[in-house]
Amino acid sequence: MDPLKQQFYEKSQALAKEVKGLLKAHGDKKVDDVALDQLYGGMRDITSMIWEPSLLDAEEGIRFRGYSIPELREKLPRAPNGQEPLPEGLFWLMLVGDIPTQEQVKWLTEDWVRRANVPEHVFRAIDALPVETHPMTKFSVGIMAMQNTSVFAQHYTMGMKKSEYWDATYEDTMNLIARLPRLAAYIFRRLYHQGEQVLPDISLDWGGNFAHMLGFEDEGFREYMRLFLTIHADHEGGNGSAHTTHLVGSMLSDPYLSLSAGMNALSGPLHGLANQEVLRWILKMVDTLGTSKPSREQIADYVKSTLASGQVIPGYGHAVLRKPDPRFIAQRQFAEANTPDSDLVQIVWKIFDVVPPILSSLGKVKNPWPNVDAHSGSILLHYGLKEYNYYTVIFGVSRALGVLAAQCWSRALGMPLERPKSVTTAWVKEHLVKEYGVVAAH
Ligand code: AMX
Repeated sequence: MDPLKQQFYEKSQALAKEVKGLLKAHGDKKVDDVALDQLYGGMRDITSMIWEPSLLDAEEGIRFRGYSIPELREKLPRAPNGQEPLPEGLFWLMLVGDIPTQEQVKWLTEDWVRRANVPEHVFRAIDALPVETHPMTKFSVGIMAMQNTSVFAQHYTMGMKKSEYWDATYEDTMNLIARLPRLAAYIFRRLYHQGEQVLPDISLDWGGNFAHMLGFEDEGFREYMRLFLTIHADHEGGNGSAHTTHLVGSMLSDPYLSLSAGMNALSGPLHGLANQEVLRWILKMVDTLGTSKPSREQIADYVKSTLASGQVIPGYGHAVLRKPDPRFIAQRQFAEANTPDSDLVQIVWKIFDVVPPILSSLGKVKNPWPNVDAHSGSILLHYGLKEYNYYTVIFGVSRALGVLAAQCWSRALGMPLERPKSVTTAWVKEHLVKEYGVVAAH
């Protein structure tokens, strides 16, 4: 058994035993109450699922196995001469709960190199789509096209025992993550570089090689890619991409089917597509105002006109967070150190000064602060990645780390299929009369 798999096996067996005991002793204890407005309000804040890799605090932001983003930037292994964490290290941490050593991360990088071959038919499946098809659609199709290689699906057909689900899921997870940068880079080069592909450089780490295959050799860009792929990897279990992957996986759909579904959720503008929408919105503002150095007053007027036309300000607000997103702050720190003179970066900082008070003044926005998507486009553009329709694919490559680590845990803990209860409005009205003696308002 490989060293990561061995550790995962031991830790997950131990936790599965502990959970069994917890449920036996306390299975009937209440963990939450549900109010009617949560039923109509997107199930916000209802504690209803288990997600091992990370936990979100509304004020403090995300912690991965207890570590905050600043702590990860300090403690996770880095590339030689690098300053930013290697995403391989975060995957190790999410899967087994310990910060890996440099040696362990090196082994993981090399293992993913060994598993990275994308079958030829996957490229042909992408080629069959109209070239202008959105990159996220191609990414999802590419993941689906690899499903015929699923170890989980093959072993299930051969009569795999329940106690072996975790093992097949682990193998699919490792193969899928290893292949994603090549698939994603193929999509980029086909769309924006007339299909001229850059072959992998197996001496590089997972994120560095992804940057290389996209066609970027700048060490600054590689470092940003490592940071990007680390901080976008997971945001507990209830967000659209994580929850979708979890739900589909709970039907024992294999990791390829589940991740592809999760990527379709990430493609929504209220979720990962905000990554592209932020830059599209900023570039439109620059174009409309006729300057790449707008004043705060000009930006404020533009923000108000966007709101007046009934649109949201992309990159601002969050369903759970109530403070500036630490993932935004990490990117701001990266930009301060590496790209402070970029006009676009300067605009992002001015937007940060201007937008929160305007959103707060609306009186309905629960979180007026920037989220993860508010900063990335300006840094990617600085390094020359200007094709913003592609940005969400990079988010997707990163998100696979968290949602697939979680799927390994779900199979190891023997989680059943997810099937919450739904009710009709007629049921709600009857319930109000029966339980509270009140008649529904008209
Ligand atoms: N601009 C304008 N209005 C906003 C807003 C924003 N950035 N964020 C929230 N609002 C509005 C909502 O549209 C809603 O208006 P309504 O009552 O008229 O429908 C009201 O404020 C209350 O919403 P909320 O409870 O604060 O937010 P939510 O939990 O319903 O939605 C989110 C959260 C992220 C979808 C929302 O803030 C938004 O649309 N933001 C812009 C898109 C974005 O950046 N998405 C990326 C999120 C991070 C990610 O997943 N990658």
